[in-house]
Amino acid sequence: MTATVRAAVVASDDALAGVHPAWLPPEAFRALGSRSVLVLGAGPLVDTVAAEMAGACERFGGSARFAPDPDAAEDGAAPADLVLELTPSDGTAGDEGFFVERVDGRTRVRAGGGAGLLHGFFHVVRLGERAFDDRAVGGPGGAPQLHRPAVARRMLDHWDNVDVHPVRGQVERGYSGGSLFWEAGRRRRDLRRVRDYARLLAATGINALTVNNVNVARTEAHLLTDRLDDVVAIAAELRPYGIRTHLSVSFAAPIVVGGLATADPLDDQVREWWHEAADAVHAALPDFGGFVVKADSEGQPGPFAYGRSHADGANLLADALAPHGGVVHWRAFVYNHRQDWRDRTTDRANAAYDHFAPLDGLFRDNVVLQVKHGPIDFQVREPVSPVIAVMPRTRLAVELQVTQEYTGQQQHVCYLAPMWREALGFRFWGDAGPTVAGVAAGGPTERGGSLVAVSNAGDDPFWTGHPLAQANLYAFGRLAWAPELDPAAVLDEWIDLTFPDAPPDGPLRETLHALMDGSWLRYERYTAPLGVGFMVRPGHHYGPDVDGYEYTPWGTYHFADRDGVGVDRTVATGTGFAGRYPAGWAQRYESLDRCPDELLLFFHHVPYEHRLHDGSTVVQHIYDTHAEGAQEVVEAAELWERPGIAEAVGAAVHERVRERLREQVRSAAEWRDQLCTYFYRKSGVPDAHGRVHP
Ligand code: GCV
Repeated sequence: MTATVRAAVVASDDALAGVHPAWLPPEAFRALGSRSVLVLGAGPLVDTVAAEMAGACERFGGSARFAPDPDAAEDGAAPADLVLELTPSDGTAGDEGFFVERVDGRTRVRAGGGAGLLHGFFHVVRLGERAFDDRAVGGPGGAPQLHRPAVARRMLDHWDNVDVHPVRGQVERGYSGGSLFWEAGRRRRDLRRVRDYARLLAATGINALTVNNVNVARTEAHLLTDRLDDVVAIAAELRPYGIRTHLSVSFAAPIVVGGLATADPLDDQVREWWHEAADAVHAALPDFGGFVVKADSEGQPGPFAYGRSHADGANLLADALAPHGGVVHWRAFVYNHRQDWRDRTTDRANAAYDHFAPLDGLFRDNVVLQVKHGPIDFQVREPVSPVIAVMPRTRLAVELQVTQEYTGQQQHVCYLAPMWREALGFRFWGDAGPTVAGVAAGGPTERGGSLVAVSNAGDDPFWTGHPLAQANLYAFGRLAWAPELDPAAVLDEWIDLTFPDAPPDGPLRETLHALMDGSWLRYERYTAPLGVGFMVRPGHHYGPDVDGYEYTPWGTYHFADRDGVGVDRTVATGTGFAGRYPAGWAQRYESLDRCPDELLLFFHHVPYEHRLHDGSTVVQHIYDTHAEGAQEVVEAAELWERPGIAEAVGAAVHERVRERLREQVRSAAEWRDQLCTYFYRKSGVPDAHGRVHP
């Protein structure tokens, strides 16, 4: 029996017209689409797999058959090369996992649920021809190989505004054009790109998405109530690819949209209001994921206004969602953005720890405390936030930033997977303890949390502005699924999928690795040194301005003076932040000798001629790394002009990357010159190689 494909779930060619297909070009499906495939099972996500296979086989001449179960599959039909099968599960693979094996020259993917089958399908897409190679598929001795995600919820937050905000624009910290969801105060009428986006995300393993900015203004507050239809419409495009919709809400919603006089979390009317709001959302969207909340942070309302704690605030919303299985992602990014820069005892790095550590154990089970991976704000180098280590009785989400707010704003090549890999693999308690990803997964508490990232995608034809920034979005999904993956191997996956027509013996792979593998460290070399952070232009955060934030209330200082630079965060003489880590790391960060060089200025204020572990002085290190970093960018830009690259990536990608590399060369030189001159003028120490303008 050959079933018709039940829903047109696959991205249409029309929707993709003029839009780069990212890591799912039609060619990526050739290996599967040119074979005989059997899809067994029923349910909406099985339909998605079936539709994908039907499309691929139609394009590449294979044959796809579908049946609800093995008994209904056509008797006497030729055995399929690939079987994708929903089978009763013993639970080993969980809801989203799958087994893959080679049996009698055939590839078989088995999953207990539709989401698992979808992930298994994209797994074999990634493998391409290797999906049909006995050596590449299956575990040792041909045993079925189990794949399951490390972390249950792998979520993208969109900082998209419904209205174009006078300062924040349509997408806050967005460098990829407009929003995929919203346009000048309205939901986009044509949501086909949202479906395509969901498909791209599902192929990486992402399974949740927040459709609006955590800074919730008046218009956006209404998405919870009278503009809920807009959210429902977007969710309908995400659902066929297994992505659950979440919503950022204003803590003051009972006032802003509910007309109440208060949003006090202990007020009965307020509680009732949230219950009714959550009931209405779930009635319209039974698979609604939950709320994301930024409270008492950078001007957003929160429980402090009523003398209540963040546990009171988060639990209020959690109780409203609990009957429906929804969760609250409550952000720990809470600090005083009106601090007095003259006061050197107040430290923004301490803020989240000091607010939240005392609340461990007080949150409801459906609260997930969402913590930025570093204690400050997505700088090119930060230590891992100690909040992640101090909340054993709280579900945690670790938040990363795919959008490159502080890492070149998608003008610069900055492949972030190596940074994330390092953060997710960090161990607070020595080799035997869990990694950061392990803590997010549930760690010792067995209470599953999330990995979350701020998306870098928009309505730009390349999705991410800089075409190579697509690799960051891809890599976030893959690392959220399997945090131990090697960033270079993830980049290979992305290259294979994105440029399937590139000649295997051509220069593309090597060139992309040369450009991208080390690009995070290269970016670090020509920007803020040794973990000190910021030094960006205030407001938009692009380009150098060493003192731009130095005398402001934002809490992001470097304290450079004529004698030295860096923030003393030691317990002995500084702000005490180093002491907020578990003992081993606390001692290491506290010690001037043992602190890792790359974080030296995050933890210590040192003289310019302080010697690093390699024997160089701090100021000479700044001169050298800035000269090297900017020169490496020039060389990277030259690599892009190698013969064969334009042909391998296509003219449009080549031209866009070329244009961005030119800007990166200009910007890196600007960073080098401003930083080196600044530190020469402050310190009076000449560059040993005579390169610095006075
Ligand atoms: C959404 C930083 C960014 C803000 C962002 C904030 C946050 O401060 O500059 O644009 O606001 O982080 O994470 O809430």
